[in-house]
Amino acid sequence: MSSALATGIGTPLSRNAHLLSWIEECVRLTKPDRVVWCDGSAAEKDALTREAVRLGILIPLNQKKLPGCYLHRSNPNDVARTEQLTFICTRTVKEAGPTNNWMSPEDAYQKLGRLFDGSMSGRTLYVVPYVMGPFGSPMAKIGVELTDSIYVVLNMGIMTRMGQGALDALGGSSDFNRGLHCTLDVNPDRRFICHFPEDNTVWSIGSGYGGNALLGKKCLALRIGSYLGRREGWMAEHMMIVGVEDPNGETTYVAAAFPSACGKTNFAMLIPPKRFHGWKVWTVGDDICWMRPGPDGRLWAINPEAGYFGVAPGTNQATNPTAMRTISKDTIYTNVAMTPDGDVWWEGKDGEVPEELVDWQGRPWKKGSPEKAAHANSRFTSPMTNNPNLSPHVNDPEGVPIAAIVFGGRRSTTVPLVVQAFNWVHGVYMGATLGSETTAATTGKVGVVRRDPMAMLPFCGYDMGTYFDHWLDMPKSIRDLPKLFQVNWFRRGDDGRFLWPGFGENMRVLKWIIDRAHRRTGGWETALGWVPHQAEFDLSGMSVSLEDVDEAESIDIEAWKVELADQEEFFTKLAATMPRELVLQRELLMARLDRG
Ligand code: GTP
Ligand code: SPV
Ligand code: MN
Repeated sequence: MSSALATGIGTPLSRNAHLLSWIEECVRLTKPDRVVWCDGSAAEKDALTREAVRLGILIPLNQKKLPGCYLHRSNPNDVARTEQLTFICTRTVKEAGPTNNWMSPEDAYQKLGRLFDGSMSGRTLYVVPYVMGPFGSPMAKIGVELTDSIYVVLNMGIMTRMGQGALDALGGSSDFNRGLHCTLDVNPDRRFICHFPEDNTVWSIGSGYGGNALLGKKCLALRIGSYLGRREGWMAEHMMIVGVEDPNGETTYVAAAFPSACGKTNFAMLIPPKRFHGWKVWTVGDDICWMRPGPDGRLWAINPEAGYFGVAPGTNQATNPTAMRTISKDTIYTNVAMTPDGDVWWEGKDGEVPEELVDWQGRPWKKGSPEKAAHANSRFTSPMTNNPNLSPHVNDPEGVPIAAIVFGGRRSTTVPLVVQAFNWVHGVYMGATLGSETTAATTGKVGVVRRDPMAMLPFCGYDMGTYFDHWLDMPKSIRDLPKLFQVNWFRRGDDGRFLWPGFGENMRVLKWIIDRAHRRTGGWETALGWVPHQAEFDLSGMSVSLEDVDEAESIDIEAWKVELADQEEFFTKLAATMPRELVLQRELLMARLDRG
């Protein structure tokens, strides 16, 4: 860490002229008292943590139980991404498309420029250089985030490869994402997250939360990333990545796109049930996946992140023991509850509900209180190196070859447990029509079904129909196409219970997916696609009733007709650029359903 008082841009850790002149410009605009360059060292992390504790930004947790762990409480109005305040600022509204909020770059720079003007006076501006992706990977991208938030610096230190290494990797190049972030007064009226894909720039103001403020994550790795991917022939996706090793030692890589708070982290950390003795699931990534065609004709993927910003509620020894291990040290907890002895707690954690807690807003809380003690979108930030099942290939510069891609949503009705697409175009249609009930990961009403194509609705940095085109174009550069699937862990019975046990038991579905990807097992052809033969779908040793599983897998023709009407509405909204293949796929499915 190096700093200087009121002397321009501090003591630079780089001589990159592009970087220095951009920082000068931002310093002139935001007028911080001090500029501090982050080198990513352990000493720097310690110093910043101490400073954060002194300022009340972090609360030390019980260091015996949770070494290196701290609690952060957000402003209660700033606890999730705010999609309505997120903008794609392309030259034309058409490039942003009908699913994004748009502002012209001129208007956005002007409007936010007024808010940034003097916004850091009396404060410190931290220069946070980082790499998204393994060092030396041809797929990696460099970003620099300028922020006045120590919480952001510490989170970026966990979530990315942050510090001097990024500056060294950048050298004298001008090819880096320019991120400017200021917490301001955390007023939603003065909160904007603006993306300038043509300038590889992000301006974020008025929020300190997760995807709004950690600019490497959703802003660079997905919104700007998807834009660059389209231009450069690769894909930036909201997907987890796992390596599934069978008892013979063969590992198959699977990527899965589920919308926010719909199970990616859990699926990425899956522990196979006893029945799957000798199987092992390795985590490559839990949220973001960058993929590009390799010289061997396969699709190769990296996880651009270095940590997990995971949902706390529902995480326990039974659902996700891997996460419980991962978050037991060196973790920042955001908006969870605290026990009297400085431990953390959330709804769905192991053990008895404590008699008394301090809730996520710092208020006393008693067992039986109608309010949740932890916020529904409370999170942990942990380094991936804490994960006992971290893939040994997570730092491979070329990434891992993807054999199957899975789309999944949170649907209490209609969508069966697992279906394989007939072919690539049909699979792209499945992804493009993905629906999911909204969650607490974004502000707004929870539990409403909305179309969330490829789980990218809030993250696609350009026109959605053109994004579908990009998917449909991929076979031109991939000979060995991944097989495409749809899953739903969240179907419910009449009494509201989940029909499928989920979590570790999802291994059974994963195994079928892998067998299908390797063409090792059969299936039934249905109107929706291929589904498992009962005989080839291993349910042994599972406590759930077979009737429930049957119901979870069932196809209700009438419900699907309603589903297709909803899809049509969505397609109409996207009509201007909707690829014809997808329109025809919907009609084909309708015709199959009509035949019964
Ligand atoms: P983001 O980080 O927001 O992108 O979320 P995510 O997709 O990583 O979701 P995550 O794995 O954190 O799961 C979100 C919520 O869904 C948690 O409360 C989980 O307990 C719950 N969940 C995950 N997997 C399953 C499952 O297989 N079945 C059921 N019923 N719930 C699940
Ligand atoms: C999501 O909402 O999909 C997340 C959390 O992974 S955030 O970083 O806030 O985007
Ligand atoms: Mn996510």
